[in-house]
Parts: sequence; structure tokens; C-alpha cells
Amino acid sequence: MFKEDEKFIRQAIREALKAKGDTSPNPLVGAVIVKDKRIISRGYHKGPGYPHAEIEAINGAPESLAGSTLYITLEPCSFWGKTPPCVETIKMIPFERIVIGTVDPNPRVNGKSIKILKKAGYNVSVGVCENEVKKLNPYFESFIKSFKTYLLLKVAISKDSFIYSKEFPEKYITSKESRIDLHEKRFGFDAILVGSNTINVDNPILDTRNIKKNYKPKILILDFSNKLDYSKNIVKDPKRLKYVFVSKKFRNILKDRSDLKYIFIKDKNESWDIIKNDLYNKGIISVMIEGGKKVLISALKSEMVDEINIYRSTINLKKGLKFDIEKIIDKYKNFKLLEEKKIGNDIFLRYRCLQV
Ligand code: AOF
Ligand code: ZN
Repeated sequence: MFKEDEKFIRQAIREALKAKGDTSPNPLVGAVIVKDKRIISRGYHKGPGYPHAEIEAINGAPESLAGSTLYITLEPCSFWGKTPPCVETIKMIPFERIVIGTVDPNPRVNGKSIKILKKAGYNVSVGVCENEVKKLNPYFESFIKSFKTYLLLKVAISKDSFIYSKEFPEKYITSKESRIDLHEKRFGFDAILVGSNTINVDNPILDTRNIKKNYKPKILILDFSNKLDYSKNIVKDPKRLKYVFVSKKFRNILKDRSDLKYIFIKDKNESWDIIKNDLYNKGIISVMIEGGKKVLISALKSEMVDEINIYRSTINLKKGLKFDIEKIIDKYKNFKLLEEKKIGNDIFLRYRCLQV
């Protein structure tokens, strides 16, 4: 490894992030090409069907690549997918070195390209800024090994286990620090799921405004009985893509708008099966489930939730909508507490399902 490798892999990470929110089910990948310590070309993967990051960088290079170094956040692919294998293109170029952030966890790659490149005589370094690079795609590995969408259920709850009270004047139960932490988490998710009742009552924005203004995760709305109020913020906003799960019987009376997509279901339980197994076709491999109570319980009953995050505040609400989350978790014995820490004044708890 060379002194400047970390600096250039971080530049490649910056490239990758340009497509944040657009690449799933593919990962975010960035590349830079460096010659005489100068970046001469950059590239990133824009999404399914578009060229891969290193191909963008190679094709955009203004001068000969002989003797240059290729930095890529992810191991190049070695198979024909929607695009040809990148490793074959790379092998046509006399790079002096190839620096890779991390191995591609895709079982069709998983180290194959690194072997191919080494065998072809390239000087290859792997694992530069590996933790940072892996953070680009927190759910890609679990997706590509199972073809299932990762479901995280989030609850913000009072000390005495209420999630809502009419008598509590402020909008939030938890502290500002917890909300910033939540927005950081949301930034890793393709979609946020809520029931139509939560939209109708809370009129939420469901974005990441405390940390990043422009990232707008897609919205999934469970609205089996077609009760959604179309005048609410998020429903009105044409920039937020929404998938509404609604009973087939309303098929003919729903609005026809490009930001509103309908998924017709026969019964309520069918939603979870579709969310877990089919949404990657719509570029969604990770979903944060945010409520309300009925939705949270229905998600847990489906036994498809991978992770639970609880933000527990120090406030007692005394009245309102009670949600005994710990009791419910105990019913599903396969959840294990993996993390417990303070965030501001709140307690944050992270449970992981060990066998979904
Ligand atoms: C790379 N560079 O920029 C990306 C890679 O369907 P395809 O052909 O686009 O292939 C998708 C797979 O390619 C994806 O699952 C992952 O293993 C790899 N992604 N590889 O060499 C890139 N985005
Ligand atoms: Zn590729």
C-alpha cells in the first residue's frame, strides 16, 4: 500500500456517492485514475443498466492510461450481467497498479477478479479504507447473497413505553441527538415505510434534513383500505416517489400520477411478502419501517424483520398509545440485543434477528 492510496480511494468514494439513492439493487461504486500523482479521470456507477464505475473512468480518460493507477471502491466484476465483465476491459490496459477498496460480496465475483488480475501480472492492493467503502453499501452484501430486502424496524418511545400521546405538546418524544442519528440511518435506506394513518395524523416528511438536504428516500405506504389523505405533505410532493399498497378493489378510483405507484394486494399480509422478495425490482433493497403501531406489529408478526432500533427517551408520557416493544420482541425469540448506548439523553437499543 502506498501513502496516497487512502486519499485517492476517498476520492473514489466521493464519486460513488454522486449516485446515492439511484443504484439499488446495484451497489454505489466509484473510481479514479491517477497518473503522476494527479487524478486524470473519474467515474461512478449511475445505476442498473449504466456502465460500471471503472468503465466510466477508463472511457473518460483524456490521455493514455499506460503507467497509471486505477482506484476503485469495489472489486471489478468478472461476469456478463447487464454490462460486460469489467475485468476484461481492465486487462487490456497496462495499469501500473490497481487499488481496490473491498472485495465484491456478489457470489459471482467474490475475489475472482482479484485472482484474474494478479495472475495477469498486475500489482493489486485490496482493502484500502475498507470500513469506509463498506459503509457505502451497508445492505448490498445481505441482498446479493439472499435476494431479499433488508427490513429495519424503528421505534421512538417514551420511558414508560408510549409512542404517542395527544397530551404531549411537542412533536418529538426523543432528543435532537436521536433524531440526527435517525437521519444518519435513514441516509442508508432506499425506502421508508409507514401506514396511511401515520401520514394522515402526523403529516411527516420522512427525509434526512438534519444531515443531508437532498436525499429523499422512496416512500412505501400501507393503505389497504384506501384511507390515505392525498393533501398531506409527502403525498403531494411530486419529487417523492411513493409506492402505495392498496386493496385491488380500489383499482379503478385511484389517482394516476407519475410519483404515485400502486401495488395491488389481495390481503394485508401479502404486502410483507412483496416487500421482502420483490421490491429489489424497483430499486429497493433496504426498508426502514417507521410505524405506526399496527404497522409495526404486523411487520413483526410477518417474521421478516431483520433488525429493530429503539430510541427510548427519558420522558414519561403516562397516557396515550402504549407499545410494549420489549415484550413483543420477547415473543420472537430469535432477536438478540447487539448494542445498547446513550444518544443524548436517550437510550438506543439495537436488536438483530439471527435467522430470517
Ligand atoms: C463493477 N463496477 O461500478 C459496479 C459493480 O447487472 P450489472 O452488469 O450492472 O452487474 C451488477 C453487479 O456488478 C452487482 O451485483 C455487483 O456485483 C457488480 N457491481 N461492479 O465492476 C461497478 N456497480
Ligand atoms: Zn463491472
